Amino acid sequence: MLITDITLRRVDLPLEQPLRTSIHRIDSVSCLLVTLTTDTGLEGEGHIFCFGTEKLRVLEAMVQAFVPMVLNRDPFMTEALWADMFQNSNFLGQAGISVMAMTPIDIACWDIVGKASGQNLHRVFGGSRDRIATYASGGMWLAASPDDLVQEAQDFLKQGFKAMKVRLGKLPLAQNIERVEAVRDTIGPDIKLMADANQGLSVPEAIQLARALAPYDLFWFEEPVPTWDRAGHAEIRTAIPMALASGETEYLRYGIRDMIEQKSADILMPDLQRMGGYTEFRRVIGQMAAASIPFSPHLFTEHSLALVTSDCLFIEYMPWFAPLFREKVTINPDGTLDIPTRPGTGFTFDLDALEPYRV
Ligand code: SMN
Ligand code: MG
Repeated sequence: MLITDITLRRVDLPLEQPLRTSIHRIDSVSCLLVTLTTDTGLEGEGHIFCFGTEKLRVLEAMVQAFVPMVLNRDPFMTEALWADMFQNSNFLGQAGISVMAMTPIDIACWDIVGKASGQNLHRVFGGSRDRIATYASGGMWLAASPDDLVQEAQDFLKQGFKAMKVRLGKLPLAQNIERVEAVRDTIGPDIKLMADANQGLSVPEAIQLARALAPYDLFWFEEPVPTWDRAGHAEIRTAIPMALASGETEYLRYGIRDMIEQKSADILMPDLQRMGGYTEFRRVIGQMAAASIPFSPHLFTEHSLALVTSDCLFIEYMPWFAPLFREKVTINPDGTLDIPTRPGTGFTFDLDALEPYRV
C-alpha cells in the first residue's frame, strides 16, 4: 500500500466566548485537518490545532514541508516515516512546530492501519478495556466567578460527569481557595475534582496554595509552575498533600524522560500533538509504565481513546474537537466514555458540516 495524495484543510471553530487560563487567551480553536489517500482507496485522517488562524498557517507550512517525504510511502511503515520526519526536523528544531506537524501524518497512517485491519486502534495497540473514566474540562475557566463555577459544576453533574477540573492561577490566595471551595461545596465529596494552575505560580505560591487546598480533596494539582522548572515541580510535589500532575507542555520521550528522572510529577499528562502522534506516544506509555507513573492524556478526547492502557487514569473531556467528527463521544451514567470499536481512530471528519468554518 502506498500513500498517493495528501489533502490539508484549515478550519476555525468559534467559541461562545473567549477563554482564559493563566497563560492562554483563546478566541477560537483553529484546526488543520490532514487526509492521506492511498492506492487502495483507504484514507487516513489526523488533525492538529492552535489558537488563531495566523499560527495555523505556520503549522500548515510545516506539514507541507513533509509532503515530499510522505508521498509514495507505505503507511504501515510508521516507525520509518516517523524517524525520517524527525531527522529532517533537526535543523529547525526537534520540538515545537516540527513535532506538531509530524502528528497528523502519523495519526493518519495509523488510522489507515486500523481501517485495513478492520479494527479500532485501541485493539490494534493492545486492547485493555471497553470504557474509561473521563473528567469535564471544557469549562470552569479563569474568568469564571465563584457563582459561575457553581453553575458550571451543576451543569457538569447534569451531563453525567463524575470528575471535573477547575482553573486556578495568578490570583490572590483567598480567591484561588474560594474557587475550589465553591466547586467542592457544589459537587459533594464523591465527585473527583482536579485543579489546573497552568504554570501561573511560583514554587512558594504553589506550595502555599496546595497546602491550603488540602481540605478540598483534590485528585490532582496540575502544572503549578512553568514547564521548564522540573526541579521546582519536584520540590512542590514532595511538599504538598495531593498528587501533582503535569507534562502537557513537554515534547517527546525526552521531555517525559526528564520529568520522570527529576521526579517532577505523580501523574503525567502527555499531549498527543507534542508527542508527534501515536508512534511516539506509545513509546512514552512504556516509559511511564517502567517508572510506575500513571497518566492522563492531555486534550484530544477522541484520538486519545485509542491510547488507553491499564495505566490510564482519565481521558480529558474537552468538547473543542467534537465538531470535526461525524461520530460523537457520549458520557455514560457512570461517568465513563466508551472506547469506540469502529475501525481506525473510530472518528471521521464531517467535512460537510465543517464547510462554513473553512478558512
Ligand atoms: C489547557 C491547555 C490548553 C488549552 C486550554 C487548557 C489545560 C488543560 O492546561 O489541561 O486542559
Ligand atoms: Mg493543563
